[in-house]
Amino acid sequence: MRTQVCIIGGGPSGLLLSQLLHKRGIDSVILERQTRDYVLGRIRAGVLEQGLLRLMDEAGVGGRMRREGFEHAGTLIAYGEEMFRIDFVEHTGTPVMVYGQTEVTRDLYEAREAAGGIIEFEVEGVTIHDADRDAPYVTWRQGGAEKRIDCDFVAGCDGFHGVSRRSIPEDARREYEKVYPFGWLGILSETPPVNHELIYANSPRGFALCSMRNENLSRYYVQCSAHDKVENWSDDEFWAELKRRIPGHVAEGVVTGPSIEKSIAPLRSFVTEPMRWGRLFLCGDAAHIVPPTGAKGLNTAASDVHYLFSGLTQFYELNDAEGLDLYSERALARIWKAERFSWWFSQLMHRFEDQTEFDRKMQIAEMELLRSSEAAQKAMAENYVGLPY
Ligand code: RFL
Ligand code: PHB
Repeated sequence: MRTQVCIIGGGPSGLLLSQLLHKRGIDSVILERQTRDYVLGRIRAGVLEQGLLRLMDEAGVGGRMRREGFEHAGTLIAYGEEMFRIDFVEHTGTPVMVYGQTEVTRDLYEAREAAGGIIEFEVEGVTIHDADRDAPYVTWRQGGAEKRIDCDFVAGCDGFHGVSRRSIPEDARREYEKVYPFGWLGILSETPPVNHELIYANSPRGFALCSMRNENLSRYYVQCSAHDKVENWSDDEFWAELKRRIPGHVAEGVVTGPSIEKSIAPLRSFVTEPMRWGRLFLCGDAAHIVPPTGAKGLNTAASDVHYLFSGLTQFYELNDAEGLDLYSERALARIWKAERFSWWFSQLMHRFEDQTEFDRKMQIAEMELLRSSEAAQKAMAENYVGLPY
């Protein structure tokens, strides 16, 4: 088998890149370790920036998102019984879109299938060969058979635990990491959301987030111990804890119901540099992770896809490698700013076990600044809706 771009990972990054390339007549093949249903069963991001919306439109898959997604013009920040709103549209002229990653991924799968795109599922033992030479190839096992594909480029879109980043020799990359001493316990429930905009809450018992997917599908999170287990939390215990962490008048309005999904996500900040090694390009979670507080994970994956897609089209259409040569630098410049924002917002909103009285006072002062300063709100809004690319 031969293709122009071999894409490892059929998550949102890999699918979006493949569909964008297809629109420009560039051929790709996706190798995905899991089944389609498994990928679609992962409940993840919910907030999309304008940059991702534009890419979805350009890929020809923005229709359902534009019809069924919800524009949010602002967000609420609660601390203790206090609550204030940051208006994104007033400060930046731009809203965000609430439309689940599951739906983004479903729309992309359907478009790839309709266009006859090749996605190999349940691949095992993916190995990248000769990425530092002119003729790379990728091998894998599938249904007991050994397979091989030759290509011009490899796009490593295989997430944090994928094989692509580890294929770059250790002495050719540098990793930066911060692991937070807690996780997020999240539930999805078929109940109306407590509010029409998201509520991020800092309470003495820890962080909580009230989010949603649609009018009858709510997504809630509470900060939990990094060692906690989903089995330790009944639905009733979850709802009771959520209500203790949000202002009383909001808690009164929470409609509870059985959870249809419950999971714990660890919190991590991580970046690997550079994001390119020869003909291998890392994209999305394969290269960087943010804590979910800033809702930036999927959105940073999208900006990587944008830079890589424009580098590949420049290469194939103009025979010019400049965009590919600048890929890592351009992508990382935006990534580090999203890392900073996600780290800052996480520091502001969570309870840290080792927090001193002084640290707590700093957190309160920072929160007061954000509540009262137009400039601070504008900076938050600019970052939340997404820096330009
Ligand atoms: P993914 O989604 O992890 O997809 C990678 C794919 O690669 C496959 N794979 C392999 N395939 C072949 N061979 C191998 N060796 C492979 N190893 C792995 C995997 O099966 C998978 O299908 O990475 P991608 O495409 O870069 O997308 C990144 C996003 O999924 C991620 O950044 C976001 O979900 C993060 N995130 C959020 N991002 C936002 O922008 N807004 C949000 O509101 C938001 N909320 C969240 C989040 C992530 C969360 N969790 C669970 C970590 C909320 C949560 C709770
Ligand atoms: C979500 O709805 O899953 C969500 C929303 C905002 C975040 C993180 C997750 O910051």
